[in-house]
Amino acid sequence: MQAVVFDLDGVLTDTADYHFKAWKNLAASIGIQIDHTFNEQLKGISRMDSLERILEYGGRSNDFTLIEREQLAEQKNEEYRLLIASITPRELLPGIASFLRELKDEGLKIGLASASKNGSSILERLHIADNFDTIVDPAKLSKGKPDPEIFRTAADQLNLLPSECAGIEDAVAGIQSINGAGIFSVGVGVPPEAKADWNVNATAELTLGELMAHFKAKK
Ligand code: G16
Ligand code: MG
Repeated sequence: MQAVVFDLDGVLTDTADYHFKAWKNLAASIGIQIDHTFNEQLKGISRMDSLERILEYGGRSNDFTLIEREQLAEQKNEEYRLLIASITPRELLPGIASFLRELKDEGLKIGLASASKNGSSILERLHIADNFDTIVDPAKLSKGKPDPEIFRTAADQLNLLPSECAGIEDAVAGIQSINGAGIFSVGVGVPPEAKADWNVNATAELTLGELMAHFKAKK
């Protein structure tokens, strides 16, 4: 194993609540009420696809032109950016700082495969941007998770084969993307049906020793 590719939301930090707040207010402004249960569906899903799901849920799929939908997505993003402006390294999920250090110490490469167009600025605010050898630009992808494109692109950008990488995700769509790319998958709190190669309950359980052992056992 030569590299670990990380998802962002739910693996490095938990921005799901900020996304939820911003989507909830946006949805309410057009008469749609969403709750936490519905919000689970939006994890790992791109901004425009999230909006489509909300409009469909509220029965308003045909009520907005493309330009209006882009404005709604932008309105959500403006509120989201205000909410994430105050993120600090304290919001790194448990064990992530030491896990990244272990990977660096052992000379492994580190990549980011997040659907978020705000990924780079969040890494900066968490003070971990310097650890990343590559970041996939989600704006350049033709398909979002669960399509394998994002994780396959991360391996390509690192000049590695998928079989030389591991990927870590907290969403079912994300595990499907990793598995489809032919990368060793690690699920953080995902249901067994997602078929991750190794499951942990929380990020605090991530250590290089354990990851290596599971990676080698699969070969
Ligand atoms: C994250 C979140 C999603 C969000 C997406 C796009 O995915 O889980 O809820 O819709 O990014 O974010 P943005 O609107 O900032 O571009 P991931 O892949 O990091 O879990
Ligand atoms: Mg995620």
